[in-house]
Amino acid sequence: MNVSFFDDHPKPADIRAEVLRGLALPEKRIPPKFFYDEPGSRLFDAICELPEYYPTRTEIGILRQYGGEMAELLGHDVVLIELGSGSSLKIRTLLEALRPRVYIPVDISREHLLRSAESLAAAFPEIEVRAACADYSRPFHLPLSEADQPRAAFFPGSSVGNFEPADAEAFLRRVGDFLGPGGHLLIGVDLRKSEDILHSAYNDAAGVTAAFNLNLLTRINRELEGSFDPAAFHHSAFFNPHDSRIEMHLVSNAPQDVLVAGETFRFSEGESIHTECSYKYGIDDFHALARRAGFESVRVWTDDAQLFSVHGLRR
Ligand code: AVI
Repeated sequence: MNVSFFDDHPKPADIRAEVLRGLALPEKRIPPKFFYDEPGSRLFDAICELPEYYPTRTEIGILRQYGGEMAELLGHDVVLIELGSGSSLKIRTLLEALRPRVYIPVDISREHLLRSAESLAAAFPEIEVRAACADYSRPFHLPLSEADQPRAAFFPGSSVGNFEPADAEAFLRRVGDFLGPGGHLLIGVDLRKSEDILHSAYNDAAGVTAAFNLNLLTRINRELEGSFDPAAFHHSAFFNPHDSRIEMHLVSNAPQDVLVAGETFRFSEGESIHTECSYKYGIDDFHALARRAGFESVRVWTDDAQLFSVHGLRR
């Protein structure tokens, strides 16, 4: 099979240090990367199928409709780097349209990366697949040589919305550095829209998003000897128009003390742990962010209802 493996030996996140630090803040907060243990990843997959959660199917629709135009922009001989080998449906749609020379999926999880790289290599035997285990949220290395030109990166899912804007800018700058001048970035960005649609997407009727948020407490109990009672907290998600972001919180139903890794944390009634921001951008706002990071905007594709956008940026 036409697949090789490169290991950048990413340092695993220090969940103990980050959770203890976040719970000691005056406004408690835990980074959203800790949502994704096994059960959390399964719940996220279920979120992507929910009728209220429009981003996944809308982005896939855009890739299906405009894949040909994206291929024209990037060029068929391209070396395509996917940051976070997440949804196999999205990358399959793009690979079919693009037929790149080389495909480099980058992911921090070795098992997930190898599984998906092998199945894509089997489905696209003419594409050279170089799986790269790396943490793209920090400076990282890729299996690229000078000859690997032209280059393009694909970052779908509006995962950029889970970065603080300053971190998003720093991240885009790093991506630009390994793409080099003339390299392209295809990036999925969720758009700012009516608060009703946003509210339903993060407060689904079946309670899957609530279970995804609350699973963080179960994970802390298991991995950090925590004493959280998940039933003593509830999920809260709302749009913050000032910062143009959905905020997710876990709200304490009553005054309580919780033990984590031997330390006690006090919660008053209604006090929350802020667990995620999901920024929603206007097209012009995202262009401005991309420009600050050294990219020019070449194309934007959206669905008819302007729910979601895929930007074609050039370094
Ligand atoms: C992964 N990320 C883009 C999702 C989002 O919409 O911000 C995570 C998510 N959180 C709640 N639902 C989905």
